[in-house]
Order: sequence, then C-alpha cells, then structure tokens
Amino acid sequence: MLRKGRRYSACGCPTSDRLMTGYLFPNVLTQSLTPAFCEVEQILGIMPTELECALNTVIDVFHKYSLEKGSHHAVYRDDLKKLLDVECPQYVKNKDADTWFKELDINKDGGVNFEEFLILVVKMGVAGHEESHKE
Ligand SMILES: [Ca+2]
Repeated sequence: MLRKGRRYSACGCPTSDRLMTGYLFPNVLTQSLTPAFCEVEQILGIMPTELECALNTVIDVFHKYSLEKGSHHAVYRDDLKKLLDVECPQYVKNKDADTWFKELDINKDGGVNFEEFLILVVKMGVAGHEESHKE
C-alpha cells in the first residue's frame, strides 16, 4: 500500500533519503531504477517481493536510529526513545521509552540489537493484524 507523503522507487518500494541498499538483494538498487528497468527485472524474476521490500524497510528504520551513534548493530536508550516517538507513536503510547528499553534489551548489554528490535516489530505486527480484523 502506498502512503501519502512517502517517496517510492520505480518498483513501488518506499525509499529513505539514503539509497535503499537492497539488504536481501544486494545487487538490486531499487531507488535508481526506471520503470522500464523494473519491468525487465520483473520478467527476469529478480525484483524484491513486497515482503522483501517490507523487511528492507525494517532494516533501514533500525539503521536510521542505530547510526545516530555510528553502530549498525545497536540502538541506544535515547535513540530508542526517538525511534518509538517517530516510528510507532500510536503503538507505544501506553509505555514510556525506559520501560520499552528494559523490555527489549534482553541480554542487558545497554543497547537494543536488531534481533531485540524485531521483538517490537513482531508485537506491532500482531497488534496491527488484530486491529485489521476489527470492524
Ligand atoms: Ca541488548
């Protein structure tokens, strides 16, 4: 689903200000592709799927905040607060950032690594899925 106000590559993947580096398909730079090139890639079967695009976006969001302190592998307490405030304000409004940090930092090393971050993503996914069935 395309969201108003977001930028998308020619293949429909959301893009950030940085190049989407195609974590799952490192040979595919989605941001610079033209529609004609995407059609060729689709024919060849090398276009990232919707799920792969979504996973690349999850990785991009993690790096957006982990790189605040120059790490690809950990989001620290103050940057997790920014991430929660900006990326998931509706979902996290009933718990403060310190509570989230303590809950997500499973190995108690003072940072939230990507695997620990995925716990938040899974919880948001489960809640979003349940919400999608309420009418
Ligand atoms: Ca940790």
